[in-house]
Amino acid sequence: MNVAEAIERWAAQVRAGDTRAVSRGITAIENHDPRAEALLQELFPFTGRAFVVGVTGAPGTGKSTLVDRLAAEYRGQGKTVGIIAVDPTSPYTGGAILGDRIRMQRHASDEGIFIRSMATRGFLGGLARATADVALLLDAAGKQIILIETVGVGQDEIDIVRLADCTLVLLVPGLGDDVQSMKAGLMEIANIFVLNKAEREGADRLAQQIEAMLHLAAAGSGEWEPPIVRTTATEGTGVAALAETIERFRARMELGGVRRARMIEHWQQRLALLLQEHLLERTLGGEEGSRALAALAGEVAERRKSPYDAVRELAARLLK
Ligand SMILES: Nc1nc2c(ncn2[C@@H]2O[C@H](COP(=O)(O)OP(=O)(O)OP(=O)(O)O)[C@@H](O)[C@H]2O)c(=O)[nH]1
Ligand SMILES: [Mg+2]
Repeated sequence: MNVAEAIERWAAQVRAGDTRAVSRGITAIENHDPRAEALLQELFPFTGRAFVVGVTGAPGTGKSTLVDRLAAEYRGQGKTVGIIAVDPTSPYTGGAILGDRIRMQRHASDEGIFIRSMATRGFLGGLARATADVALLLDAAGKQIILIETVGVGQDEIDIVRLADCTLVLLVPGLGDDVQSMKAGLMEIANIFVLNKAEREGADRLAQQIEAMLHLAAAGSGEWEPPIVRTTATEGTGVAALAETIERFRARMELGGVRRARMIEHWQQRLALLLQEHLLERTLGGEEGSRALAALAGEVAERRKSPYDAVRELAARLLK
């Protein structure tokens, strides 16, 4: 079997929902294995059916617990689910991944659900791209709903949820001046606010704060005013209502070409990310690239060369 045939066969296995083939695909994406691109190239025509929900919020707000409950809700509706937990804090081991392992074991007997944790490996801005590629893979594997959990702390994470069809931002009462201290970028990308741990004191006050902020920000947008849904994820309270709200958002996006416009915007961002990575790889990739970068950085640090000339030299590597 030659390489092309092997990729074709792999793609067929992914499309059939073969868990091991999907896992191997994700590993290839994470490792920047060139076969990942060949695989996705083969699978791309069979994607575009899944609905991707990004779930973000500060550490400990209950994202994993909520994702778990939402997944169960969708399974109850007969929908297949893929879960990607992006863990930006612990590179290889760490609490979140451990927790996700336990979760995986709980769903191990259910073929309709696929769960994978992705650790950030520190590659140049490629995390959002890798996550988006994994979502494509799960889409091709027939998962109807894809839930992506990520801590909303840095630009990388914001880029990740930006690629989702619908973004949930979790807030919890009792973190002080919650709304003010939240990253502005996160508030802007919310399609739905989830007020989790809603049984706690201060939930009403937090809801008022969010509403006040929305009134200031959303003046004139009109298309969809992000609703606030209260949940107690540990009990499953409010999760069905949240799924309904997500569905309402999806239906609204289907109307009047909004979804198409969003898709084009999505691919604009995504193509820019891909191009960025492609150019970085072509200019700085491999040992040779690292050496060139280090040598030029040395020259610039010693003022023997300007950074502008250095960049021009690096860019010239594209022509080679
Ligand atoms: N009281 C209460 N506790 C909750 C609720 N939802 C989650 N928790 C608890 O909050 C803690 C954190 O929950 P996780 O689901 O791990 O939160 P997370 O946002 O995924 O955390 P990281 O991935 O570490 O950022 C756990 O102890 C949960 O049991 C809730 O609605 N009410
Ligand atoms: Mg978590």
